[in-house]
Amino acid sequence: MKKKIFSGVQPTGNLHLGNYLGAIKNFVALQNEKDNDCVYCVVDLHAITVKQDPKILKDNIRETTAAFLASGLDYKKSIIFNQSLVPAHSEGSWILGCIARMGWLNRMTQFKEKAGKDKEKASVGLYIYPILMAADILLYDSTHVPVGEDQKQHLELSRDIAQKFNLDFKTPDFLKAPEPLIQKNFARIMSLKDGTKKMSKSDPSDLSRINLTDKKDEIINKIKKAKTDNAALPFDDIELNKRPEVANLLGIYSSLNNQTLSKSINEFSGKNFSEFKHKLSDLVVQKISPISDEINRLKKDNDFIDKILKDGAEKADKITSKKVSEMKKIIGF
Ligand code: AQP
Repeated sequence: MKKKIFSGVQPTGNLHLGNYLGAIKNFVALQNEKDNDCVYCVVDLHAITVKQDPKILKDNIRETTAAFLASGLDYKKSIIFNQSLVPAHSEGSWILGCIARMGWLNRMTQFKEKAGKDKEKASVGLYIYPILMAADILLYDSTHVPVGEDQKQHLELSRDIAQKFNLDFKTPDFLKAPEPLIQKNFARIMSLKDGTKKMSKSDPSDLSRINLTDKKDEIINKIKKAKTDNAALPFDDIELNKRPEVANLLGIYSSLNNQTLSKSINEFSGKNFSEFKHKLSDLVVQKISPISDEINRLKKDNDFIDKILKDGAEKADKITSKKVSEMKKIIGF
């Protein structure tokens, strides 16, 4: 069956190894599978659910696009654009917001995590973020959505919204319930400073993540300073599971090397960290430096990036404006 893929990344700066291994690397693999139609979006409307500096936001939209291209996304094969250029995303989101129920949104754990203790001060946009995400996905009749584990709940909400719309208006199959595509292995890369917290753009410590724009010496330094313990590397996964930081570093090594975790455990069992970290640094530099160099090269050519986004938005607009028009007809406008 032909797969229709949709996914997005927020232009909130500091794109990191977690975004690459948990999402973008997979976007590239899906793009290169025969017969897939892929849409990859820089979700700038999602980014403004928390405060953004306008100048920095603009730079981040271009940098995220540059990271897509530098990682192997091809604008001739995939539709690449930024969400705010395509009005149907906002319009569809309003309509779907009238379908979704408050009780459904109240269960979203990401809102609780991101809003923190003072949820009265969180933006309404942050609360209704999953509805915009549902519009993003449903407007393209997406069949599969590659996301990190943390987004699974939002995807289930998209399915519920699609089903309720179809049921309310007696239009079975008008909105297609999408399937999540969650990587089986290494779906969540953790902070280099705390193996129980995910690697995140907004972590105040730059040492907690490897940014896709880090230079070679920064990568080496961050891996050198990554938290570990005093014991030698473990002999099996039972022992590994008790040591989250070690599990994370071995996971990064395995994922970048496209090999199983057990192969990496065998390769390093009983060895000391300086030897392992040395090999890990070499591998990260080998895989990430070409991406980082290409991002930095593309960042100098704003016209090129803007043209890709504009062309991609035109293609996206054709698909989504048609779907929104059909939606409007169905609901009686
Ligand atoms: N640590 C991670 N490991 C694996 N996958 C990850 N993703 C994010 N962090 C990790 C996946 O990357 C995609 C794009 O994420 P996003 O930028 O849209 O939003 P996010 O998940 O909120 O990313 P961050 O880094 O955690 O940002 P902040 O700090 O702003 O919250 C998604 O598919 C995500 O699962």
